[in-house]
Amino acid sequence: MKTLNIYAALLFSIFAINFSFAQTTVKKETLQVWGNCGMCKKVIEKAAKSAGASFASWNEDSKELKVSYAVNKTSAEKIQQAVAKSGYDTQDFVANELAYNKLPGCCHYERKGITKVDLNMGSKKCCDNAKCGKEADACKGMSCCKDKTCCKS
Ligand SMILES: [Cu+2]
Repeated sequence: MKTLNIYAALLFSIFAINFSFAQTTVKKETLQVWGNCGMCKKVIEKAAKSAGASFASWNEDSKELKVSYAVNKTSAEKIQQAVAKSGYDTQDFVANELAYNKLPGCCHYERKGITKVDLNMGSKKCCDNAKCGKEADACKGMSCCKDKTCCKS
């Protein structure tokens, strides 16, 4: 009986180790990405995968990009940067203007909440940063904060 207990404990610990390992390495996330059609879907998913996502699926109705990625390989930030670079606005990054302009007409989606000062290539939307304007240097290096066009005083 005692050996059985030891085996059970051993088996359990192996499962626990595997489980925690899997939990820390692969992350699933849903990111907001603006776009229009099936062509956008291809470009967005390709960009996400090029940035290291093992799974990427964008839904044109919900504008949601579901991704899975290994945390030691990439991050939600890197994936969004790649998507923004290909011409699509994401929840945290603004699309590259040149890439956006090069998109086919059908793909020229309506851009959400983008002001002229945000249109620096791939810049983070600092105005959405909760710390923006409240803490000194919180938005250092973010051009729209530098010229105080978006910060609440
Ligand atoms: Cu499109």
